Amino acid sequence: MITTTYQVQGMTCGHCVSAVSAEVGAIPGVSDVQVDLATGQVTVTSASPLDTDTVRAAVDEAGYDLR
Ligand SMILES: [Cu+2]
Repeated sequence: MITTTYQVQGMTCGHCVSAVSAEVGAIPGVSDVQVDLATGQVTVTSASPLDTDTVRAAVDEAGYDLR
């Protein structure tokens, strides 16, 4: 398993956290998503390395920006 931490901008509440978790969690191979609202850090556990553009697209889909 691989764990990668991304920095996401624009999340302000629990709804944002669930939106990002749902979109990133839907990426094939992702088994866990942990979002720290205070820091904007999103920690993703996946079976293989993720393409940053794929994660960026998922975060964008949720309405936020990957820094
Ligand atoms: Cu929110």
